[in-house]
Amino acid sequence: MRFKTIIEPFKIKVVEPIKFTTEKEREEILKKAGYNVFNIPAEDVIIDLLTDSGTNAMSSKQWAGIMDGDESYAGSKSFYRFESVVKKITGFKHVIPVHQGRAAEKILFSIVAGPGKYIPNNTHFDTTRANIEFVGGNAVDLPIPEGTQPDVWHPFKGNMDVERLEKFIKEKGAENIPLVMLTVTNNSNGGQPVSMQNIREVREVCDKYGIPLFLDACRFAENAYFIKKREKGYENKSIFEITKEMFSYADGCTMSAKKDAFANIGGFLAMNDDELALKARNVLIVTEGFPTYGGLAGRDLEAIAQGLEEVLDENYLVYRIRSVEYLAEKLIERGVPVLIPPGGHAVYLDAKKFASHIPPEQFPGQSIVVELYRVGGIRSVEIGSVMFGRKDKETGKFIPHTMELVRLAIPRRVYTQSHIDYVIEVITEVHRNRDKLKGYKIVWEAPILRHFTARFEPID
Ligand code: P71
Repeated sequence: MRFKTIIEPFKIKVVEPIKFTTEKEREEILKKAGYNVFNIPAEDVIIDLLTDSGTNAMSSKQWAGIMDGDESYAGSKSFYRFESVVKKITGFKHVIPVHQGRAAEKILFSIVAGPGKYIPNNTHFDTTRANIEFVGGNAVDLPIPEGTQPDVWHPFKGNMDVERLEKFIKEKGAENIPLVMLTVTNNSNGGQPVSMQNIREVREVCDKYGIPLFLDACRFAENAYFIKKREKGYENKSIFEITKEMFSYADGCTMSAKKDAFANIGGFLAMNDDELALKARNVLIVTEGFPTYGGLAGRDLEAIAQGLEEVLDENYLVYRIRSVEYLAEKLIERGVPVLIPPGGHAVYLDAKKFASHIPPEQFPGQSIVVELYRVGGIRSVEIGSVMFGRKDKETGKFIPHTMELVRLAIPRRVYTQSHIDYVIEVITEVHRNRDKLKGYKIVWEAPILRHFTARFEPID
């Protein structure tokens, strides 16, 4: 396009009203929710940036697919369409539908992981880590050093540290590493992309030791767009060509269709290995459903298939990545500490700098999350020591997470620029008054994935 203004590559046909609440009402809502925004009814949220997962606006063609879904128990027409689109994009031989990403993880890791097993990743997301640990395995993060420093710019901050990977394999023994994973984009460290070169190098190390490589592919198209923009040799390739090459280096993938497939539910597990696929289908049939629907309705399979085709549209990705960058850019201009560069699906505030007077054990990220809701009705999520901090098994001493972040995840095709301008205004005000932010303590927590249900109290 000749003009510099990047516009939404869609028109809005259906709208959903937003209820406005007052600051006083939100104060009460927070108290009732134990200062955990996961406990707040969505109706009481003005701008919901909790997650980009399952919160996408579907297209008219996806909704048409919902009507057109074939709800046959076995061999549904919608399954065959879904399977053929997934095969076209990933090239994997076996495609196993599941109800969402963590179901794919659960199936995969209940087969390959277990006590004494190690699964390296650039950085595991919380559900991936939890599913590995749930079966007694060890989830290992091997990001590049730049990947854990919020203020260091690197074009592919999601990369895995290939040298550390090889050292790790030598140390633990290839027989104890059933697979290596790469999360594209790397959600836990800022929605950062992984370069094609890194994927290729990780593949080479895997080949050297005979270990399969799996992609956690939730945001594969956003990752591909960054490759096109930032990696030499890819500027003239189509998104489809880039994603095809990305998948060509892997033996399989887990995928949450709630992200880049624009669906509200769904996912899949895909792989080339016949024996592994057989085992996976056996678990699937016990826990999810028959292999041609796997925990989904036929209509969901249609919506996912359609969404997967739409996300390869470069005009969409230009708009998507630019709108996330816009939010980061304006915050940086206003002096708000933001993880750089901004990710594909979210902007991450650097809570350590934002609330530097709150120590990690008092959860600076949580404090900001609470304040953004109180002041502006904005729901964000802490990705720091609430989500990943732990206690030493022997001493009980608090071990903080490497970074204290607040994620502002942008649902796909949902909010307009004025919604985002409002978000910028609210964050700027909270930042201006940052000295007043208080630390928090956890007063109740579940033994696993505690961030979803924990209850907090402010420390006076
Ligand atoms: C996200 C989510 C969903 C979520 C998780 C925890 C708190 C709030 C929201 C889910 C992912 C993901 C990656 C890289 C696997 C899953 C699980 N992300 N891998 O970012 O980001 O997929 O949700 O479909 O089970 O908000 P699932």
